[in-house]
Amino acid sequence: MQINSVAELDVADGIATLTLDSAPVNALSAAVRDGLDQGFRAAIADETVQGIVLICAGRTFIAGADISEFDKAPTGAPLHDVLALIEGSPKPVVAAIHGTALGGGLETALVCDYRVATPSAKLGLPEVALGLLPGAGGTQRLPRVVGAEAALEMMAIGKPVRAKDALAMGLVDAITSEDALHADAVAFLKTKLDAPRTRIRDRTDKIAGQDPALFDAFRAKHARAFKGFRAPENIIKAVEAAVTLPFDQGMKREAELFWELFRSRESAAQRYFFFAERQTAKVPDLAADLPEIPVKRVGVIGAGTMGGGIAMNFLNVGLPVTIVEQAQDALDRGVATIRRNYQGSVDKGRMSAEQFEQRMALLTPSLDFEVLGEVDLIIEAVFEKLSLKQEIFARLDKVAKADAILATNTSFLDVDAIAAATGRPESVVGMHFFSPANVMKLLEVVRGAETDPQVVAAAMAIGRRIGKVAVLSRVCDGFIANRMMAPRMAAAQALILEGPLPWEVDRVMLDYGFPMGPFAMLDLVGLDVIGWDAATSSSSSVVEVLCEMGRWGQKKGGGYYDYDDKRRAAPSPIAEQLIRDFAAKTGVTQRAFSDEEIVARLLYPVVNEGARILEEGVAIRASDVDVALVYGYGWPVFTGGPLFWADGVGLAKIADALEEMGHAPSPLLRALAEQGKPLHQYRSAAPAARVIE
Ligand code: T1G
Repeated sequence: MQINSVAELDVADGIATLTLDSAPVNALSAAVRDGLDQGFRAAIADETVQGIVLICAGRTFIAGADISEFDKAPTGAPLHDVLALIEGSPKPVVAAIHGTALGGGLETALVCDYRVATPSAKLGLPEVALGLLPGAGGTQRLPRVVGAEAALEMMAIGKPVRAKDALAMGLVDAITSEDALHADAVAFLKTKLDAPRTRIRDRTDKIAGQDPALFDAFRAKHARAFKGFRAPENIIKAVEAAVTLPFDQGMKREAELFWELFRSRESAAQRYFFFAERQTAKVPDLAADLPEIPVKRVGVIGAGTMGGGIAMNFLNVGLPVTIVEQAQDALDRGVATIRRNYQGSVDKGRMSAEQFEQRMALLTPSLDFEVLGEVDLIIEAVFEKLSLKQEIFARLDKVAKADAILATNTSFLDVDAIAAATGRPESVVGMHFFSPANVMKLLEVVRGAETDPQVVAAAMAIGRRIGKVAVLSRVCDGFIANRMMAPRMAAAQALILEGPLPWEVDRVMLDYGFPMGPFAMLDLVGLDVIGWDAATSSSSSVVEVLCEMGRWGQKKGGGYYDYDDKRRAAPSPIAEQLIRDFAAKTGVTQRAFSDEEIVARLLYPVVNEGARILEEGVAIRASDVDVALVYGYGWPVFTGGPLFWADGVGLAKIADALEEMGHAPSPLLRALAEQGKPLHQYRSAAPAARVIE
């Protein structure tokens, strides 16, 4: 019988089956919680029912609380009450799991007597990714099932476990067949109808005598990864409560720790980011029913660092790649680098030898440009020189299939100027990968003035297919992420002439949450590759003099820092003296800067550039910009990204500070500040066709 719009209860042969059906992921919305509440009450009241199966229709078991309801007034049956009802059932209950039982979904399964899962199912408590902790008993029940150490890993790291691992941990009681979950769950339950029942909350075997040293050891092991995040520490505290307090007191402690997180700016930021990341796929003027351009074979032009990394993305998902170079030695080097990368994964146990061979078998190195006539998507990844790219695209125009997608990996050149070298600009699109291309999640898809919407949609789709977060950009200098971060580098290089030294600036950026400071990053990338030209260098800046001195960074043993033979960095007295000398020439009085001032100096101009990108319609929406900076530059996700963070700082404060720094605040920033509207919710008007100063 239909319980409500998302829950149905059927009884057969003494077994009640409560089926939830609430697309897209059976999240614990008010309707779902009401369905559970009413469904279980009906099943418990039905005297013919001896046992209850909880199962979901659609793609997955319950994937957690409904995050979209978090900031709304609560309605429907409270989750804790629903879980208490299930846990108090006088009849045994089995959770039949497929897809992903996550967060509140797994917590619901943990109040059932048993859990059975399909082989492909995954189970996890990933609330930490939302800046939260499992707030429906997960921190108290999971340790009682799998022990404190495994529970800490699952909750503080947030990675789901596969069904077979869950079976080994005792988190599930049986693995069913992939396509007979319900029948197998019923059969399993029938074997348990007379079995003695022990609620997880009453178990102590897995937590008794837990060595308290575990917790500080876990903190120490993950100190670097948890830096700046609040949720992991609260999760550790909740598990400590689970192994030291009676269950009900532990639940009270969990609630305290949960609500502390829920009210935090960090969790608001990470909940915002969860949806922001998914919004990037939604391009307003791309019809949802655009026929997809099939991509079955990929060509990559250039076997250098970027070309090789790009090729690996496609090999990793089983797509054949033809990689083309001009010279045999370059081609051999490129293939050897890919092989070495994969071998490294095999050595670290992240890839099997078979997978290694499968990937390499899909790679076809070639010196023959003509072979690109057989592929569906061609990505050019050669040196950043416009004339060279135009020459390549002119050749592609003659060689590529009529419906091939012609993509350039350029990081800042004018995609329209490249497209103009062909007779088919509608087939040309930017696909800007970030180095290392096989690791970084951001892919900027750059839409040229004439790029066909189908080509844009195909580039976005193939980006998702290779595991990237694809963000759409219009043509402008630096697109979104590089354009946004250029002002931070400029501000940093200006600031070291006023007092703070590179290592102090880098420390403040590390404390803010970046994985690396701007000067350490410059030394890593190489001072010489960020636009230094020996022919025209005129000792006009610190970075130019460093380059002229051959201090190109890590690869030369020194740049802003000095490096030992293990590339360990130390502040460089040479760089410091050079900076002092330059500062003296500028006549600027050196002074100490607070960390807050350094953050403002470096990051407010970034926010301003983001507002300009929105004014110009280069990005579709502010949240896309935040996603690009988090995934392109490691902007700490617990801030939500630069524009979400700016709203927390205050737009008027930022605009005023920019003026004091001598920057012109973007009109959009000023307008939103005056209207009291948040920047991170801004959506561009009709995106501009192209923006080139
Ligand atoms: N709430 C609301 N909407 C959700 C959702 C959720 N928990 N999970 C997914 N969606 C939407 C998503 O926005 C998208 O919508 C669509 O579903 C498909 O998602 C009490 C407090 C389940 C592995 O953190 O990890 O439980 O864009 O594109 O790649 O202790 O979604 O189509 O309109 O990601 O196949 C804990 C979050 C919540 C799981 C599927 N649970 N979700 O991945 O599809 S907090 C989570 C995921 C909690 C308790 C606490 C993934 C997925 P649209 P998708 P996918």
